[in-house]
Amino acid sequence: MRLRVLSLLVFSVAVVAAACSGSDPDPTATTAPTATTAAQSTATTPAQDATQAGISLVEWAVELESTDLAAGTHTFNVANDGTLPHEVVIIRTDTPADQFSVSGGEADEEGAGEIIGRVDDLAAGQSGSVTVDLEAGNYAFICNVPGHYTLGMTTQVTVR
Ligand SMILES: [Cu+2]
Repeated sequence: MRLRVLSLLVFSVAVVAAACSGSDPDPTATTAPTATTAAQSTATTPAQDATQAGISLVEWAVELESTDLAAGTHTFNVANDGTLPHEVVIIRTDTPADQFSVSGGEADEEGAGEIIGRVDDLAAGQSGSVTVDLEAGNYAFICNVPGHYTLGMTTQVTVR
């Protein structure tokens, strides 16, 4: 009697183990990348007649192909080429890009000027895009993940 219960128990454990390993690859491996691809393809659809430019986010810099831009519509394709999460915030401001007031490790985006556009929460290796109309003036392109601005993730851009 005792032996019978034990063998039944061993059998049911084996069935559960088989069921688990059998269903393992499907939900985790296949659904997650599909969702990421869908989100990226909608985000990176280029606007018509926009000037395309790349921005590379690394520790600790916001790197643009050019910091001297012509007024007009620009699509910035932003790549997080670093190893930490980053973002980019585009601010029209007459305050020099490295002289924003900072509290709690974050630059005062709104206090510095007008936020024109942003790409938030890019994990390492991820990319996104933003299309903005830039008028002539001075701009700062910053990463405002706490601590990153003061470590140097800010770039002065002139639009003519
Ligand atoms: Cu950053």
